[in-house]
Amino acid sequence: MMALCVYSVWLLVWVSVCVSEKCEDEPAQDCGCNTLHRVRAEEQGDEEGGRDVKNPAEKYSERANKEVILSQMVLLQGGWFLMGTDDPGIPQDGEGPQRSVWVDPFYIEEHEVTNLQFQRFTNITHYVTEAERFGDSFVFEGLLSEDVKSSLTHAVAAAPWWSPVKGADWRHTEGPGSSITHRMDHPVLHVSWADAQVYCEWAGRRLPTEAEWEFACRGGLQDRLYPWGNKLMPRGEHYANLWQGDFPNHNTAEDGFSHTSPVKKFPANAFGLYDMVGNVWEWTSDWWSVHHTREHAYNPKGPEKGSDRVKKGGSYMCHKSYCYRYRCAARSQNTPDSSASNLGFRCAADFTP
Ligand SMILES: *[C@@H]1O[C@H](CO)[C@@H](O)[C@H](O)[C@H]1NC(C)=O
Ligand SMILES: [Ca+2]
Ligand SMILES: [Ca+2]
Repeated sequence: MMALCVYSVWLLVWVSVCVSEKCEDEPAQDCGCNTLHRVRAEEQGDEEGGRDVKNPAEKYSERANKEVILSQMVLLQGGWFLMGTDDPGIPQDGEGPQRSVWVDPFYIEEHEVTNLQFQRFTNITHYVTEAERFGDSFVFEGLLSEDVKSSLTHAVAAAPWWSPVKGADWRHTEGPGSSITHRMDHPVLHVSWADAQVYCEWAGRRLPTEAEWEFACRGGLQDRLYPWGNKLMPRGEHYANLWQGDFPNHNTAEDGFSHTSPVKKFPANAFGLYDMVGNVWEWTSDWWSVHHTREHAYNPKGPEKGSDRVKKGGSYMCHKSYCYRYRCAARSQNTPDSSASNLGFRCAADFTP
């Protein structure tokens, strides 16, 4: 059961992009969406220009007396559930084995964090995202203007449809000249794991663990592919913002959106949560590992350390042929400083009775 938590309720919309991966027909092949590592210059001492994100809670605690527009959260009861799958769509991602996992009750935001919400946050805190500090972010080439395209220097070898674009950030989602003013209710894009972390802390929240995220995705159903069941399109309806057509060349946008969609455009799952799959990938707090056992686990938080963080849910760029990752058990990863035009987040919070 769930109860709605009383938080400021705002209607928000989102935009985001998905990273797709070649998986299904060629199971050995990877999509490349997990290889979007930022080429880091030797910028170790570069603290002054950017923000000190080491102690975000302290630094951004001045939200008192400022009107914030946080998402409504849903209280989930937690309990035992089956995490992962024994019938993995993409075995090399560590989707299996299926195992019994316990999660304590927790809150989770009902939709992905929107541009409007993130703008409010930056207006109040003057937070500068990693993409802004590094000066670039990954954008799906199909979304770039000819101008921006002609200025590109290189693409990602494993996924040529991704380009690091100078000047791409959450306000300029397709690089210089693009804007989000017409999509304030779409999910925020080009936020790194660290950025997402700072936002959630500022909001008095935190990122969900992978287990919490997957529990939330499943909506109380057991051993199903999607948040609503096993059929991708019940009664012929689209239940998520995904890619229809021929990836990466032609998106028919049969679901109404070739890019991100406003949040809450597709039906909620039984927990009242929107866009758990599709629209944008969502960061979780766990480090990435593909090794899991069948052992029961209580409130698992992932490995102690790692180099990549887990993201869940797939995005508007996911098509079965390349990125069959719009399933609750599916998972992928990026380095914590990565950002892209199909990657966002939502926050969670502890339940303290
Ligand atoms: C952020 O600040 C800008 C400039 O003052 C303003 O136009 C915008 O409405 C603010 N956004 C939010 C969500 O408060
Ligand atoms: Ca779509
Ligand atoms: Ca999503």
